[in-house]
Amino acid sequence: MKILILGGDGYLGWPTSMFFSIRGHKICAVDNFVKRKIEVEFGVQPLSEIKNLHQRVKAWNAKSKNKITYKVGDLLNYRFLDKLLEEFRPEAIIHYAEQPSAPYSMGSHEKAVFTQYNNVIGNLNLLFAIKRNCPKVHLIKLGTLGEYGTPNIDIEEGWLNLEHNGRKDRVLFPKKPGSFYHLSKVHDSANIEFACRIWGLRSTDLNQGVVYGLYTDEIAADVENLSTSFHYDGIFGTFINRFITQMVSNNNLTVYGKGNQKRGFLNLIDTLKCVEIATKNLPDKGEFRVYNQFTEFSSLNEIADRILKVGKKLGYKKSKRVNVPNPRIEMEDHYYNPKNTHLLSLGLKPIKFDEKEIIRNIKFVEKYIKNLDKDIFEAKIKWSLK
Ligand code: USQ
Repeated sequence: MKILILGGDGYLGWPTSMFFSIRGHKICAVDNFVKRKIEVEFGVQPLSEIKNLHQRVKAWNAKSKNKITYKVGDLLNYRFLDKLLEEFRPEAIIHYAEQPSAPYSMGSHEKAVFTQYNNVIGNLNLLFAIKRNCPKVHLIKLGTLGEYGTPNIDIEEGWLNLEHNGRKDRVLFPKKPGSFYHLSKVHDSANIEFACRIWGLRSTDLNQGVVYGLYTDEIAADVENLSTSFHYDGIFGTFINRFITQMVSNNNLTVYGKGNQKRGFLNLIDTLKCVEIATKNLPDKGEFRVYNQFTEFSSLNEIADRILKVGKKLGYKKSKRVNVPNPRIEMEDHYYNPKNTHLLSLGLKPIKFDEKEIIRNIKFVEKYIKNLDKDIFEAKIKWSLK
């Protein structure tokens, strides 16, 4: 297939580009490097040095029979996007090209506006460019499990069958997200559903949980040249990657608030497998399909304890779990029951976050812990803006 990967320089976009390239697909990766710009603004960087996109594509193409092509450009530039689709004529578009940090989006008025403008308008431009150039393309959009928030009912996959005053309908699941970033994905979902319903586009929205890890087969074969960004800082670092890095550097694991918050999560390799499953299952014309993309869910305290238990066996005895004041405003005790039956029924065999997997991640972090900047662990952005 001809697959366009938007956000091809990112934590998920780069591994996705290699994953599909090695499987024989024709890949064009696109990025505007906005995440790298935010890294510079906040003085944060991934634990292991990562090469820039030009260098990574060069390193990949030197060894692979199937070459990746790439373009530098911004989804906010409609002309660029329109020309790109007109020339490349993709059969599938995997869209990751969004500002991905919830803390960043809560940092100021300017950052909230940038997040929503960048994400929502970029996505809207894409919908128009698809309609004009390739209305049959399969748009695979990275949404987030955080779109739903933590409702007091089971979380279905995107849609809800509703009965009200004796009448029935199928509606988009009501959403109550926890940041302006997560809200940007809610707005995207609404725009995509509308475009499917009105113009007959076809899309799969992957409402993904928190991703951990780094070792895909392609990266493991050449970590120095092909690695992706493993963040542990307060802006882009997600909690599992942060907890492991905190333990390996003999710091305490910073669980925010009571730690009874539950979150869905998955291995980076499973992200790629889920996206592959999506590409193999084309929605009907006009269909807006939603899969919840996570393999396990648990409380933050339980995950921190799971990591510490394995760490103890490897000699990490100094770190403990500390429940620090929560910089976010979120429910810390709540019901949580998200469904993920679609991807499982289509053949996903989840990687478990068990001892073996935790050790694999610890070993990676150990190798690069010399690069650690411990000052960037701190969560400087508070949801209250105080
Ligand atoms: N948390 C801690 N300690 C930390 C960092 C985070 O307890 O040191 C807590 C947060 O308060 C929150 C949970 O861990 O309850 C998840 O936070 P996170 O920073 O790991 O993830 P989040 O901000 O939700 O966002 C991340 C990605 C985002 C993606 C989302 C999936 O940055 O791009 O959409 O995970 S989900 O969370 O399912 O919406």
